[in-house]
Amino acid sequence: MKRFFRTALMAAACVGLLASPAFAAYKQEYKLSIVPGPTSGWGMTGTYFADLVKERTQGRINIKVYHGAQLMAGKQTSELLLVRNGAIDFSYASTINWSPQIPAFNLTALPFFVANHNDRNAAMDAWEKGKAGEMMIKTVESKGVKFIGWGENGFREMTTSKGPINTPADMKGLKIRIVGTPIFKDIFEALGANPQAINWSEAVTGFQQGIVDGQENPTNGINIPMKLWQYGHKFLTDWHYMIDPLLLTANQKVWKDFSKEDQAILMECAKDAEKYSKALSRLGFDDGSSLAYLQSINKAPAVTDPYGECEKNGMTVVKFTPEQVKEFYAATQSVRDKWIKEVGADLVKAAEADMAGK
Ligand code: X2X
Repeated sequence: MKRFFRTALMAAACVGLLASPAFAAYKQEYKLSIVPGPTSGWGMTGTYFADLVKERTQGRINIKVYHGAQLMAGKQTSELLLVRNGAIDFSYASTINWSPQIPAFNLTALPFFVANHNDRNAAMDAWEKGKAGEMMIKTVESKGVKFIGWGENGFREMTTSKGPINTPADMKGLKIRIVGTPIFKDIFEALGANPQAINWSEAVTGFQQGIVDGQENPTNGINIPMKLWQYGHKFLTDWHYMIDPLLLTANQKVWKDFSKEDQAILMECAKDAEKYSKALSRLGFDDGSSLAYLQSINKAPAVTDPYGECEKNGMTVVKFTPEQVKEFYAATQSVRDKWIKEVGADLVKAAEADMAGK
């Protein structure tokens, strides 16, 4: 009889445990989507975040990173819809890929809008931490996904097989791979280039086959890990024409099902991942603080001198002077005039105010 009671008690305890709200709704594995591959700065940040979460939740939250746009069959501009409907649990997303559904996200794609400041990294941080950042977070949350934190793919620079590019006239006729989101087409057409919209998942094969003369992506984040020089891209043009911030987001239901304690841990991990991501993106383009930070967490990457690495691999590097940025800024005025309306004049004004004096 005693044994019967003991067994019944144990069974009841097990049922109780399974039904406990903190665990009942947790999945065995959460899917985190990333558009580029695991060696990109963006991909490395996804892995870093997932590792921190596993460690700090003692394995309660197990995130598997799916690189290479696998979860959206390569179609990068459909990612938001998949996070919203739950096919994707977490995403480190680029504003670029979500801008077809969220026009406000074209803010940082306004050509030379952030770069036209003395310290472009400080300008970037200022709007993100300021009123414009708050407005962007509200907008993305109104689309039915939870915002967890920022990250950074980086300022997007050109790699081309033809060049060098010094003035807007040098862009004439260049066939450039772009992401399939409308503002890019307008920017490159305004500069007289010939933009070709190709998903990243197919772009690299395209580079191999030489179907374009160039492309634009962040140097630390993509251009170096992807060794763009392998495809005959002999020129790197550092023009910083736009910046690509990343947003770490989760499906709303997935987020709500986490305990308050685990939500707080996820937010903390996101803060650390943001520091890591920005340091990877800015390494070699700042006063040395990014390298110092990466060393302090034992995560300094193999390449710490990006310009040196590109030159070592045969590239000619053109670093824009503030005057060159101003010339290109003027050449793309019509694009900003058109797109400020799409982004929303209030948001643009807020960002300008946040960045003033930087
Ligand atoms: O497609 C690109 O160029 C990439 C990888 O940078 C983005 O997803 C925006």
